[in-house]
Formats: sequence, C-alpha cells, structure tokens
Amino acid sequence: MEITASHPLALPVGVTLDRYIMNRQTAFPYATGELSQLLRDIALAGKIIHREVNRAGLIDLTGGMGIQNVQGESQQKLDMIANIRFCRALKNGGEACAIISEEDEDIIFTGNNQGKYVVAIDPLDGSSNIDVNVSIGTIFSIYRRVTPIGSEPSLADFLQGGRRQVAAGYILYGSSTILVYTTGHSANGFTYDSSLGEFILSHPDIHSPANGQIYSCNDGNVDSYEQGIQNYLTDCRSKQYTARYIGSLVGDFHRNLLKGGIYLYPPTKKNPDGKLRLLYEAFPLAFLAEKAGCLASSGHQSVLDIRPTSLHQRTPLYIGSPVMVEKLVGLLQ
Ligand code: FDP
Repeated sequence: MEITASHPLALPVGVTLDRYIMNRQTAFPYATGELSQLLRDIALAGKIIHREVNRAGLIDLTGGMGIQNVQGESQQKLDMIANIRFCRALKNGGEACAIISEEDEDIIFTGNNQGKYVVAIDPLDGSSNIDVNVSIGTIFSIYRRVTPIGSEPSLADFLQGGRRQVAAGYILYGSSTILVYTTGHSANGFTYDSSLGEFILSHPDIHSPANGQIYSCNDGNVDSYEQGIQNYLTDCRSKQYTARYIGSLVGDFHRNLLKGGIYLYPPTKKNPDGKLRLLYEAFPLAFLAEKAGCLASSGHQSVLDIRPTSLHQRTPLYIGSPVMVEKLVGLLQ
C-alpha cells in the first residue's frame, strides 16, 4: 500500500497530554513531578466524567437528586457523580492534601498531609444543561499549600489569592471534550480522543484575539444590571455584535477565548454580589485568561487582585477580549 502525505497513516497522532506534561515538567516552578501527577489525576477524572456524560441518558444519570447543594441550587445526579470522581482521583493520587468543591460546604481533607497542593474545583459547571445534552464543564485551580507539609491543611491554603495559583484550567464536555490549562506560562488545549483514551495537544499556546464581536450574558437579567452595563449592551447591539449565551460558563468562556468576545455576569437583584464563585470559577478562568491575552475584571479591579475571604465567595465577572473588557469597565460607576 502506498502511503501518500495526506493519508491518515502519514499524519502524526500528536503530542499526548502525558508526554506534554512530562516534557514541560522542568518549566514548572516546583518541578518535583507532583504537580505533573496532580494534573494527570485531574485528566483521568475528566476522562471518567466524559464517559459518564456521554452515557448519562442511557443509564439514568440525568435529573435531580431532590436535594440542594451548599449554594442552595438543586443538585443533579451528574453533579454528585463528578464530585465523587474528582475527589476520589485527587485523594488516590496523594499530591493534594485538601480540596474545596462547589458541592461541599467545608474543606475536604484527603488525609494526604504530606501532599504539597490544594485544589479548588467546580466538578460540573452549567448544571442546568446536563439533562438537555448541552455543553458542561469542570473547572479547577491548584495552589501550593502555605501550611507546613505534614500538618493539617487550613482555610489559609485556599485564601491565598488568585495570583498564587500554580495551575488552573477547565475541561469542556462539548461537541468534543477538551482540557485547557496553564501552569502560569502559556495556555494549551488538549482534545480528547476517546478511541485512544488520550488527550492530544490540539490548541498549543492559545492567544485570544484582542477584540471580538460576541457578547454573552443572561438577557433575562438585563433590567437589573447597572446602567453602565446596559449602555455597553446597547452599544454591542448597535454594532450588530452577536449574542451567544449557553449558560455554561466554561462553554461560553471557551468560545469567546477562541473567537474573541466577552462573558458578563454582573450583580443582579437576585445575586447582588454576582453569581459566580471566586475560588473555583472566576480565579481559575481569570488566571488562564490572562495567560491567553484576555482580561478578567470584577468591574472595580482585576479578578486576580480580589482578596478572598471565604470558600464560596461570589464575584461579578467580566472576562474575555481585552478591548471589550476595558471598554465595559470604563462605563461602570
Ligand atoms: P449553573 O448555575 O447552571 O451551574 O456556575 C454557575 C452557572 O451555571 C454558569 O456556568 C453559568 O454561566 C451561569 O451559572 C448561568 O446562570 P443563569 O442561569 O443565571 O444565567
């Protein structure tokens, strides 16, 4: 058989996430291999969630649990499963000494007090989309602990501030599953090839456009947005920008990251401090956004400069193309 240059066999499979992490290990600030292993644990849990999400309708995994999580939101079966899968992967891995999750009120102690890292996760973001086959995601944020290794981790390990993250990223379970992360250098995306069971580097060194023409917000809340935001949206409409809002932060963020655009979740009457959670939604996406050339603001300061005071703290979020974020922030009081 003759293998031409365009034949599938002539094309390289690409760089797997494992190999990429291994190659990059020396570029990590604390290159002992533990952070690499932690990222692999997260990727493994992501593969399991990918599997569960893809067969959810077949094995009765859709629908609610009939209970509410710590945020007062109804908990979905897949929320619970994703939470269990991630916590288990992180506990078994041994590198994380503690976890916080959207689904749990308090710190989850893994029992691995020798572990150097703590992890904040939103195991399954965009829960309202689970039952209707629309994109959902996982968001994660990793810190090096500040409490002494060997001791019990504490709140202080999680309240260090966004700029102290050593790695952050998300997994989007969409038309394909993609894991995007940064360790503070570049932002890279790995698409999951389920036939190989591997994440393959598909979006190396992501650079988001400086400007965009997509705006993403919940239009039903517009009346309760402050005037500056309403003026910004009027401007977007007058320029015939495109409105796109899935209601899955990860999905909306990822699209705007690649195409150029802005995601907004301002304070509303219902959520006067904003809806999104600082530690496991806004911080990790802001950290990653800045590495890809985007901006993330709470309206009054860079998201990464917000001083966290509690585990489930909320924040307004304006994130995306720098020209758009700067323009919007300039219109706020
Ligand atoms: P959800 O509550 O469905 O988990 O994380 C919160 C979040 O989703 C974001 O993913 C999403 O962008 C936003 O809330 C959607 O909120 P609204 O339904 O209020 O627009």
